[in-house]
Amino acid sequence: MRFNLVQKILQEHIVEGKFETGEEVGLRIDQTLTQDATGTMAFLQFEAIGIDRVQTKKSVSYIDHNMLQTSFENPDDHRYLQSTAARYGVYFSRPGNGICHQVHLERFAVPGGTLIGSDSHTPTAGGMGMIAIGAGGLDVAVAMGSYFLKIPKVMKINLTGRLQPWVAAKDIILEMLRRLTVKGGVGWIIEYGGSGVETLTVPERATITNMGAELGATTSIFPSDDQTRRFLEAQDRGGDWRELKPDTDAQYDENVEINLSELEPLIAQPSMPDNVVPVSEIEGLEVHQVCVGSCTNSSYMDLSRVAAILRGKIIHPQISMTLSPGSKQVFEMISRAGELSDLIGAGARILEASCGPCIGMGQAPPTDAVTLRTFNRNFAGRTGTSPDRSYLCSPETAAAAALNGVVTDPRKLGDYPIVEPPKKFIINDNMIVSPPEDGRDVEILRGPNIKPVPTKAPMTDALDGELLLKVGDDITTDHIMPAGAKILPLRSNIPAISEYVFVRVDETFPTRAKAAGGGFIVGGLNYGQGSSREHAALAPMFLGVKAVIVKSFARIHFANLVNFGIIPFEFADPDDYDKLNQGDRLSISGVLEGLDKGEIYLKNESTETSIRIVTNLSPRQVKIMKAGGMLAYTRGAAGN
Ligand code: MIC
Ligand code: SF4
Repeated sequence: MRFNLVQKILQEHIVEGKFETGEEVGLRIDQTLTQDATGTMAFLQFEAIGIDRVQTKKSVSYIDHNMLQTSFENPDDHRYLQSTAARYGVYFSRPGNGICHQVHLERFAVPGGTLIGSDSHTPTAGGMGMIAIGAGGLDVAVAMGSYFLKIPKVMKINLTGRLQPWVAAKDIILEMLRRLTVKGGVGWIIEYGGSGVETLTVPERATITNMGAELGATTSIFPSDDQTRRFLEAQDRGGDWRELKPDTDAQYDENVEINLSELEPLIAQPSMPDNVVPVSEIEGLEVHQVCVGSCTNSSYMDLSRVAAILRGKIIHPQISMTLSPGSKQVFEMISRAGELSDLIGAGARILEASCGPCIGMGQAPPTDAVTLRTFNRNFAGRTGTSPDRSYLCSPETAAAAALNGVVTDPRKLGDYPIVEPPKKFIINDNMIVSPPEDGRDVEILRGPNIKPVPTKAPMTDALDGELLLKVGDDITTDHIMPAGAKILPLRSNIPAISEYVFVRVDETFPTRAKAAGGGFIVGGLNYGQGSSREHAALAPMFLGVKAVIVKSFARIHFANLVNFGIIPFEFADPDDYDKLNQGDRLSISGVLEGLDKGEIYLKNESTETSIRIVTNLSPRQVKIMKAGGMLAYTRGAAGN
C-alpha cells in the first residue's frame, strides 16, 4: 500500500476505529492550543469535566485576542487562564508574547505530530508538517485526552515552478480560494506537494495552511523537508526535525495543479475571502487604511519585506497604516535589525503582538473607507465598522498601497527587495510560563464576569416552536455571534453574550428568541463557516434554539452544534428550503428514533406540509445529542 502524508500521520495516531475515508476514528492528540477568546470557555468546561491534568505531550494557553483592557473583563480572563494553566499542567503564553499560531509555529509545532486548537486557524502548523485541526473549545477540552475525527478525503495540490518577484505565498492561497471558493475545502484535508514546495520557506507554507481554513478544509499540510529542518535549526529546535513525505505514487482523492511561475498578485474583495481578482484589475482604487499583521502574514520575513519597501519613504497622507508583529520574537527581530525604525520612520502605527484589528480589537476603518489587510477574513462588519469595504492581500500589495494611496500592482514598485530567511532567530522563551510538576494546590482566580457554563437537559422526543430566522448561503460565525472590542469581553459570560446573537443580521433576534421560548433557524449552504467559536452554538442554545435546518454545514460549527445539543439537520431535498418561511410554526415528533435512523419529517404547521430532513451524525454523536450535549455525555461516560 502506498500512503500519502496525511494517511501516514493519522495512522500513527489512531487509537480507536477503522482507517477508512468517512469513518470516525479516535486520535491520540500530541498537543493542544487555546487562546483567550475561546480559552476561558474551554477551561471552564475542562474544569466541569473533572480531569485532573492534561494528558497531551504539550498544551499551550495563549493570550492574544482580547488584549484591549477597557475594563476588568479581559484582564480577569487572562488571570483565570494563567491560573488554570498552572493548575492543569498547561504552558502559558503571556499577553505580549504573540499570536497563538505564529508562536506555536516558532516554538512548539513538530513535524508528524497532531495538534487540536480552539481556533480555526490552528492549521497554520500544517506548514511544519503537522496534522493541526481547529475545533470548538469543548472539543479541545476533551482533546486534552482524545479527539474524534471523520477521516476526510485528501486533495493533492501539486505546486510547480517558482513565485516571481512581488508575488507572495498569500497569492497562492488566494488563487486556491479563487478556484475552490469558501466551500471547496469542506470535507477535505489539503496536502501540498510537487517541486514548487521546496521553493517555499516554512513561514510561507504557514501562510498557505493558515488560510486553508477559509476554504473550509479540515486542515492543510506540507511535507517536512530541508526547508523545515533549516527553520527548526534556526529556532534552536533542530532535534524536533524529522523528514516526512508521501510515498511515491501515493493515492489522492483529487489532484489540483498550480504553476507558481504563472501566478500574479491577487486580492480578495469585500466581503468574502473567495471574491478574488488580480490586483491589476482594481488598480487605482482609493485606499484609506492599510493593516499588516494577523496570524496569516506577521512573520519576520513578512514584516522585514514591508520595512524594506517602506525604507526612507513616507506613507501616503490619506492612509493610516498599522502593523502588528506576530510574536515577541518577530518584534524583537525587527527591532534589533533596525527594521522597526524604518517602519516607524515611514509613519506606520505600531501595535502590540496580537490579533488586534483582525478581530475588530480597535482600528475600525472610517465610514465608506477602503481598508487593505494582510489578514485572512473580510466578512462584512468584522472590521468593527458596518458596512465596511475590507480587502485581503499580501504584505507586498499592502505596502504598495500604503505608499501610493491607491491599490497598486506591487510589481510596479521596481526592484524586489531580497530578504533572506534568518540563520538564527532570537530565542527567548521568557514569556512562556511552564506549569508546576503538581498543580493541585494552585488557586483558580475567577473574576465576576466569569459565569458557569450553561447546560441543557437530555433531548426530548418532540420539538416544536417558531422558525425564528431564515438566512441564506455562506453564513459565518461572525454573523451568528459577532466579535469585536465590545462583544469579545463577554466570552466568559454566556447570558450576557447571548444578547448579541445574530444582531448584525437582525437586531431583534435575541428578544424574539427569548419571547418565543426558543425555536428553529433555517439556512443555506456552508452554514457556520469561519471561526471555531463555540459561542455561535452555545449562545443560541441558551436562547432556546432547538435545531438548525440548512442545505449544508461548515465542519467546526456542525461539531459545535452537536456539542451543545442543537440538532444539525440538512434538507433531504435542498429545494425544500423554499417551503419554509420565517415565523412559520414547526414541529418534529419521534426525534429520538429519527436521530438513530438519520432522517425524520419536519412538520410545517403553518402551511400544513411535511418535509424530509436528515442528520449526518456518527453513532457517538447520536449519543451526545441524546445526552443533551458533549458535557453531559462526557461526564456520564466518566461517571462524574
Ligand atoms: C477568528 O479569526 O475569527 C478568531 C477570533 O480567531 C476565531 C476564534 C474566536 O472566535 O475566538 C477563530 O478563527 O476560530
Ligand atoms: Fe487572531 Fe485574526 Fe488569526 Fe483569528 S484570524 S487567530 S483573530 S489573527
